Amino acid sequence: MEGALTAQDKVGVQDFVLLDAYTSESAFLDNLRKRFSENLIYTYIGTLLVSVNPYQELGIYTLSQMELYQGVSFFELPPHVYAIADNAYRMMCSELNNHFILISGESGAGKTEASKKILQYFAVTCPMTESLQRARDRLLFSNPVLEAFGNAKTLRNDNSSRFGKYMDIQFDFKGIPVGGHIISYLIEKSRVVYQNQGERNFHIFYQLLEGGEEELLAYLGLERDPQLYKYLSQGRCAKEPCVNDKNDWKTVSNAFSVIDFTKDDLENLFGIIASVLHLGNICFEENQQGCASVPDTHEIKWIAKLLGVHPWVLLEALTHRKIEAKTEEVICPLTLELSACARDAMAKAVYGRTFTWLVNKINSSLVNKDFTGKTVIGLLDIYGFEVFDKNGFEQFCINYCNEKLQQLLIERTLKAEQAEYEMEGIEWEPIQYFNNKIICDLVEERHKGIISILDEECIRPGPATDLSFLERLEEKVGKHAHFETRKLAGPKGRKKIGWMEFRLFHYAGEVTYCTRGFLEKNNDLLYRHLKEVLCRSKNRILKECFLVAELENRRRAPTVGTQFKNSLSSLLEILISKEPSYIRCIKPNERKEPSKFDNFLIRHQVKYLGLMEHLRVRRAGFAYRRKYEYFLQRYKSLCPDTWPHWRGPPAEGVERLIKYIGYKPEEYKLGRTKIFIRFPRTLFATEDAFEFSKHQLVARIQATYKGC
Ligand code: AD9
Ligand code: MG
Repeated sequence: MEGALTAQDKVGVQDFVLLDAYTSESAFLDNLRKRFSENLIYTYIGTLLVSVNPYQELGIYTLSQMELYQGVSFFELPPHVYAIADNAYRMMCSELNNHFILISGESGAGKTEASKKILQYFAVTCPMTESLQRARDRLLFSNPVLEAFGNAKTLRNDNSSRFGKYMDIQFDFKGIPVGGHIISYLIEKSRVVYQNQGERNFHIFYQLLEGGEEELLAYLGLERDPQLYKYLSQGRCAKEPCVNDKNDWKTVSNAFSVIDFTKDDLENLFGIIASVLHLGNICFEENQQGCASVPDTHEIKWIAKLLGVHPWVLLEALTHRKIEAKTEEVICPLTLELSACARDAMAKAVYGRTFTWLVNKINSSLVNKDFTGKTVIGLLDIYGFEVFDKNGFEQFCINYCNEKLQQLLIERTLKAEQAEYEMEGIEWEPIQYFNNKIICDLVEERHKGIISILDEECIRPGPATDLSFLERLEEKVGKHAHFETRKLAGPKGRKKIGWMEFRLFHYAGEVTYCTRGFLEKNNDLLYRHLKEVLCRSKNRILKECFLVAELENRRRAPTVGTQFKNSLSSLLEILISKEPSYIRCIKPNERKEPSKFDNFLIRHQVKYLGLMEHLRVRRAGFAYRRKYEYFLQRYKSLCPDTWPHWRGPPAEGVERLIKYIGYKPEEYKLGRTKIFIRFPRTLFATEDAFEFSKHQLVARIQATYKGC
């Protein structure tokens, strides 16, 4: 009927590859918008899943939905995060290899929710034995604990992950989830002592105060009202209606018992959490000599009790500094400002290391030594690209991390794909894309990159400051095409740059960073005096976090920037060895509202998530490729010429096989060592035929035996 809307006009296509105007960004956005307005939040680009945060419950994560997606070919059902999970799982089971699912997108786009849905999907749909149920529960319940300690309300997301997380789910040879392992990345420690207007500290503090039992709070010396604590109230939203701290406390307490935390563990852990709150309330006063003193030692006494340290030793360590002269130690009083810094540094160090301890402890509960030869599916839920009005050291690290992940995508899809076609002699129209390696190098290159320059400034004797760091940058990388400062801003400098700022031209857009605090955050120094106090603490957890051996080791620990760089490079090593699946999350609007599709905001995300490039490669390329031997081995039963044995060259066998099962010429190409299949549906149809023939074979064998 002419003029009538087709289904496609109304709800769009479920795979961008099928769009007629596939090179046009507007057509892409139009399709996304149509689907979003019909509450269809998922769309594929081949096997990559694009997800738009609906900001409402859509009823698409029910048990029956999970059952629907279980074991069904990828393209038979509408796009869903369950299809991605199921596909990775089935590939892992059939090919016995390792996989990972990389979930990316900006803050509030839905990464953490997607990773939770995947974990739940495995927990519900994977085969299970009674003895392994506890392992599964531990995997599930590790989440609320980590979120309580690692997530916080920010302006962008009421439950924002303030750390990066990579989680391996381990499966045995029957596909049963048997254990797991978590690696965390760079927790945002500065939040412990300072929050911007409208933001909060980590959830656990508020949960403890709102939900903790009377006796527990009395034992910790805490009051219920979070507004009484300086570390909790700077953002002026300690009481937040959109977060239910009391309920969340119950969830977290229950989760602690599932993941095997003992009463003693919890006493020590909450002793530390309470100490951080007490620390924040310590006020310093200037004495007649212009040095810091503490007029009211109430908080000091509580910290001393909870951490098992001597109150006067702690007091001295907070207001003095030990300087090592040639043969002796000299104790110098600190100014008011330096004492406050020492206090905050202690709070950050204690919280940061306790978080690492928590991850290790969870890992020891997830480990399953009885299973060897496991395969894994890794889930990576990591902070997305961030641009705020003011961007500091944290944003610099987060955006660097995103550059590295973009590199992985380029290496694994765009570059590797094209290189492979060339090697296999497949005809192919090269796709233009921006390779961001140049920016990664600018940040991380040894001796020359920004991190190295920052490190050098941190150890340079003499008065190094955030400003001198900026000057060094100007000197050493000033001419780089992706870098500028106010002094160097050439014609490309559009927005104003402040005098302490530098700008990087990231693959995802330009970001202006303020160097204020870079040196201090990169150094992350804790005065030796305070470290000594913590190393002698009787609190069992702190004892594990601050080892006495550290005091004897005079070597400088690597800086935060260098540690982060190293941990990212090991992450990439972990990922590069596994088969990838990608989920790209999109945030539809800044107001956390359902059904609001902000075209401008989404266009920006489509751009920096590299979706158009991905689509072009997918359209032009081949969804699947298999070595001839493997393809033949798997599907030989489908053709009488190749079954049960094919004695000739595998390539010829494959040619016979696909002719027999009726592949059309446009569906495939034959390379030097592999068959390339253009559309996923072709492979899925073959897989279905294979499953069917397997059942027939089993039925035939059973019938034969019945007759015996
Ligand atoms: V951040 O980088 O950690 O700040 P995420 O992790 O990308 O961010 P998150 O998953 O926490 O965002 O999602 C933000 C909020 O959006 C959630 O708290 C939900 O309220 C909402 N959300 C996200 N995904 C879904 C969904 N699939 N269905 C319903 C959702 N609501
Ligand atoms: Mg998150």
